[in-house]
Amino acid sequence: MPARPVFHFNHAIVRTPCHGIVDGLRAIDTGAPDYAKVLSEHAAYVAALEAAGVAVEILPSLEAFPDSMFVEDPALVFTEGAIVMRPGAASRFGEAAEMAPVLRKRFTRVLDLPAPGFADGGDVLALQDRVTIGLSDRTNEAGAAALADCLKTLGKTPVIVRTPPNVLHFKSDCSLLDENTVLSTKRLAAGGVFEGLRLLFTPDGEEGAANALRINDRVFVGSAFPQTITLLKAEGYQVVPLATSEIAKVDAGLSCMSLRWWAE
Ligand code: CIR
Repeated sequence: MPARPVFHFNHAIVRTPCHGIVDGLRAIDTGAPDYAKVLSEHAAYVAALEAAGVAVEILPSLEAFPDSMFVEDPALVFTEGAIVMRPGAASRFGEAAEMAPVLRKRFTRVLDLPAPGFADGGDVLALQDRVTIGLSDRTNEAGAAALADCLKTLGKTPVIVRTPPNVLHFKSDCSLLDENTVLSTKRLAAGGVFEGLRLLFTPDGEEGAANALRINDRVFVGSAFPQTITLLKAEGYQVVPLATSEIAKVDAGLSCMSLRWWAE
């Protein structure tokens, strides 16, 4: 039987943004996000997941952790099991302990990333035949090596690569479009990190569009990126534009806001 496409999902977990998101981490301060607008971007994202056939569990907001709506970072989930990560930003480390009991309710197999390294889910791109881990300011060598071991335990094939400087997460700059195709910025792909895959590049000035999200038969793309939307439509993808301008102020994109997996 052919393997299920890695972008087929019927379950997702998200977390309601907390008021503290206005103080969320950011590399460059371009102004605080507006809380009401963040809520509305989040609500539209949840609706788009549901419209794509995904059952979404919405966790309550966590005021102790400003960036906790970005649930992709403290955990990794697969059909075969989940991994509780060790987020690399000090203010986000405690998010993993908050996510662990949620995962234990949903998955029979939950692994804890062993200390002392750090790794964020945003640095992990699941491909059809392998799982790429990008070293970054949030995912160090020890964390990546420990994560590779956890992935092998779940039957996955890990590959460790480098994320360019000044790119927050590996997946800030790329996303899977189909079994063989990745959308990437030129700066990320220049590192030769996508061996054997077809590449589509984000147009210059639209690097932020690289954090798109393939969900079942459609691709979520930031609505502020018209050239990328045109490119993906011309390539035959069913594009769902979603507003991300507020969460972009805290360096976030579309993959960050959910954990997604397929369960029979
Ligand atoms: C952070 O710096 O951790 C948050 N402000 C943004 C996290 C985005 N997550 C992701 O790219 N996976």
